[in-house]
Amino acid sequence: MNIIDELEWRDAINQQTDAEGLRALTNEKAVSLYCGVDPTGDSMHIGHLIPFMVLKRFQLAGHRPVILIGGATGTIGDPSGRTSERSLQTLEQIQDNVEALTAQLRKLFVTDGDNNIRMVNNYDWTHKINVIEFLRDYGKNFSINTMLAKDVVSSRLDSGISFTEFSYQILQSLDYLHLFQNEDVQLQIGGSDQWGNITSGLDLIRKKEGSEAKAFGLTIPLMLKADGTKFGKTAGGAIWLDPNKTTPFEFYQFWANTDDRDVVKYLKYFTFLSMEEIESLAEKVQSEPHKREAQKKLAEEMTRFVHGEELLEQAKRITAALFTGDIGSLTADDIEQGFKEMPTFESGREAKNIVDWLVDLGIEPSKRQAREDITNGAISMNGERVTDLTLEVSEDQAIGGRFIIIRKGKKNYSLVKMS
Ligand code: 629
Repeated sequence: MNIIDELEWRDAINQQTDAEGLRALTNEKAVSLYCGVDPTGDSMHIGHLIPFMVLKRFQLAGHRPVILIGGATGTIGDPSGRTSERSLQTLEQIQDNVEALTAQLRKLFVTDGDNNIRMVNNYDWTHKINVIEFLRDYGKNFSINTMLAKDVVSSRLDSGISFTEFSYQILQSLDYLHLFQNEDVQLQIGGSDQWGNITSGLDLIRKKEGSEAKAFGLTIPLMLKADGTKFGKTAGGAIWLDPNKTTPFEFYQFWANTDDRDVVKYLKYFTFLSMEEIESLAEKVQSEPHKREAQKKLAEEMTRFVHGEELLEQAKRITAALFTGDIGSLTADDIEQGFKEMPTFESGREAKNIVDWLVDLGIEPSKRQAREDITNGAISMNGERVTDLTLEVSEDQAIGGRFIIIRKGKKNYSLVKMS
């Protein structure tokens, strides 16, 4: 199947500059294509995955991805999709971010030595352009009238936009021209917010290289969830790819909690599962939605892709333990991930009677209540029911010498850290 047909089936195309031309080109040769990201933060989030999954699909179909890290554009910041001026970050901060994003992208694209990717940084060519060259060789090809008409700029004319952000589209256009001339790149992809920047690059290429220059643009829809809220954001904020910001367990849970109305869309959009596999999962969403097989598969595929097999297994182990209450099988590291969002208490390491201990920590409101709950079998410690009112709690019970998990009733977990 042609890659463009596949993307259409996956509902992964928002706009194209020349659909027939691109279909023909991708049938005829291995096409070099690029997608850029600005190092404005120290990690990507799943919103960034949207075009990079598509880039990966091109890679798997035999095309040649170029990943651009915006060491230059990142110092300015893209005004696309924003309603107000950005504050500038320090150059040191941007440089740290370049390194972090480079490592993240390398991990996603370099698999098993199958390394047909190129990584470039637009700082390398942009910093050499001096202001006279910028205005004479490039500026003359941009019409202020056209630039003002782009959404990004027109939507800011009331609230205001600096010359710096106004000029952003020129920098991104220079990148496309540079990559067209030096890396044989013939296609730029990005989220739908990138349409203006991509077409402005194509205009520049045509002006410099002639109107017949074979270069294309394609954008991917930035979708909303069925409930109308923004994809990829939860109450706790963005879902990051950096495991120190969003643990693999939380990452897994995010996908596992996908609404039935969204799950097939996400399977198509984000995973590399075949049409047949996705269709069979879609059927299961209809016939046995309570099993949430499609959600589990989605969570597995995504967690494996971003974090690898080992961390996927850990996420599944934690999920299963929380479901069954069999906490005893977890390691201290599992607990740190799985219980991050649960009520946390600090305990000393010296031995103390269980009833006093629960009340002193604040897990139980009174000794009477604590005794009653223990007698009724409502309290478990590290997955085992506590029945002995005289039990002494100390660091000996702590998993990895660090954590004790108390469960009260069915689902009320508390994490006790030994200090
Ligand atoms: C120089 C910089 C280029 C080409 C692209 C760029 C970055 C681009 C941008 N992209 C967003 C970002 O970096 O700002 N101007 O955060 C982001 N992108 C992924 C998707 C996006 C987009 O990295 O394209 O649409 C989010 O899904 O907002 O020569």
